[in-house]
Amino acid sequence: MKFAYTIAGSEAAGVAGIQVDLKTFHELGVYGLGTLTCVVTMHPDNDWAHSFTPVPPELIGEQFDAANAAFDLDTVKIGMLGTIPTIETAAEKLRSKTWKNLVVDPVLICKGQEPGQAFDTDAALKREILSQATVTTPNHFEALTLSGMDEFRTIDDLIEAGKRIAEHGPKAVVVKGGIDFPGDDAVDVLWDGEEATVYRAPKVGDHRVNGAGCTLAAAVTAELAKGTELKQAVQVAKDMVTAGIQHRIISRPPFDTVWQGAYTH
Ligand code: PXL
Repeated sequence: MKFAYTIAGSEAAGVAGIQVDLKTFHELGVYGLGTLTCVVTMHPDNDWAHSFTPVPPELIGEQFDAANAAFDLDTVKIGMLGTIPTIETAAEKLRSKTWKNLVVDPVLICKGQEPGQAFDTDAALKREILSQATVTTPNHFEALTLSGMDEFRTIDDLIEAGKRIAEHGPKAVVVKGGIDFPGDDAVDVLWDGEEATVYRAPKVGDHRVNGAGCTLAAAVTAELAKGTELKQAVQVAKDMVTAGIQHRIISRPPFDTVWQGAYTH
């Protein structure tokens, strides 16, 4: 059995976070387990406003210790951390052992968090977590923020962002163009430190779909856990997200949600 481990937040409707990670791991045939960092819930009576509650750092540490005592884990995905104490706890725990694959989805800010805290939290994430990554998967907004670039118009811009983000420490970067990148295709670029690989699939509709980012990073994690090499792991992840968006699930919160089962069923 291959194991994929996630350190991530809970999202109340199951459209993001640890729920998506575990569904994705399961669909790709690995044993999934997770450590909870925070709870994001939504308020349907208040236009689906989000609220964010962190899990106490000691409890995050205890979950980590239990998971790693139960199994020999070498592949981990990092999702939403959200506060500086959480980032510091996760960073220390991650440094306590050697990882073959450390996939970081750099969730910079979530609806429900105070924007005022974002700058310090982002800086801590870069310094403590991104620096340890073997792969990171920023979306369009996160890639602009992390690269310091103003806009992405061309594939070369996405490649340049990958190179700049790699300077923070990750060995490889998957820059996701997403719906805001010009053209008819959803374009992602993998920069692996030596060369760029471009992944394309026709855009499906022109609305955002919840869970795409978490699914992509979780699928890369599951494939790496199985021993798939990185370029192919990203291709599987891209195919899983494309199928999941084509067969998305209609939901009442503002956006529909990826169906993780579409790729395998
Ligand atoms: O998609 C980013 C994300 C990750 N993790 C949790 C979230 C969100 C966005 O809402 O709630 C728990």
